[in-house]
Amino acid sequence: MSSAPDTTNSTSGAGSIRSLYSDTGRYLQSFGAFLKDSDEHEAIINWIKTYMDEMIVHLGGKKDLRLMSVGCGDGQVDLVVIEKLRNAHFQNIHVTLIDPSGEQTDRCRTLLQSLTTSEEGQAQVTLTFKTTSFEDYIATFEASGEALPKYDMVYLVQMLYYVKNPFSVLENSIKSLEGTGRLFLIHVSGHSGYAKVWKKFGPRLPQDDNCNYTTADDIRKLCDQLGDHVHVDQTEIESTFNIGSDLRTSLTGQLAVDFIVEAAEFVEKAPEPLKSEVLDLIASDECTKKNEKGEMSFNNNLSAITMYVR
Ligand code: HSM
Repeated sequence: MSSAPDTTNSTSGAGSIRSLYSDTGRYLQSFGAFLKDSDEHEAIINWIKTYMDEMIVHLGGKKDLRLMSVGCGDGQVDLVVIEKLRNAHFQNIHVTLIDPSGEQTDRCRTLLQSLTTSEEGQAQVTLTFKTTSFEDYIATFEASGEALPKYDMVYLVQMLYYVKNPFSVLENSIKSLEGTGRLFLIHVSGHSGYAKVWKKFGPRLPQDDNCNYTTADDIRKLCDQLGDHVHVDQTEIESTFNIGSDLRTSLTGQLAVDFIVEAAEFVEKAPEPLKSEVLDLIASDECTKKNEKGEMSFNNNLSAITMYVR
């Protein structure tokens, strides 16, 4: 999954709330808790495995595949995509992996290294890493007048929150597709708890952290503006995030709130009445289900959007 953006010392217009990404230690703590307490990773992997089965049939006539992973992060998603495809009938799979963070591309390289040695019956996998933003990657082609390379599959998983212009990223991703190519992206659902919180409070949350607080419904509208030649489908992926029973005083609750609003130490630092309003909404039926012990399960639903050029 995609990494959070590199930001330095962001402070919010909303009083003293700072972006979660301005505090690396807190971000890692909060993201670690999210990975442990949510089933997001599993939900994404399950959806991708099913979609790859479809892709293996769809791309059946091809021997060689070219893939582009936009915002590869530490490569967890790429591992699943490549493992599935390399055990199908393809002979060569070339993957271009793009991410602005050098730390993440290093982790990704290490994780995927073993895939480049193939056994009998497996495709030969080659990897090219680009430590840059997708926007800058495209800009270098535009500046040189060189045509964009074409790919059989382009994917963007949990990354469109952190780009300045999601429409242009989508447009250039679609332009990078080979004739029969397919694109998929995964983003938080417009029916998720995040959607409720971000739509109501987004303008009062840190604005300078490069997170655009978009949901899949916003992204879908942008996809629909790409033109009639682009076919778009959308599927809901169910997922939950266990956020404990006490958002104010337990560490589990506080870290969950930070992850949801993308702010560091929100419970401690946010001014009233913003804090109470946000916590009330997170704990409400609009965003969470409670069990008989009062433990809250936050709606972490995702959307998978798939596209191709007709
Ligand atoms: N942090 C980006 C939004 C997100 N929520 C991802 C759940 N997963």
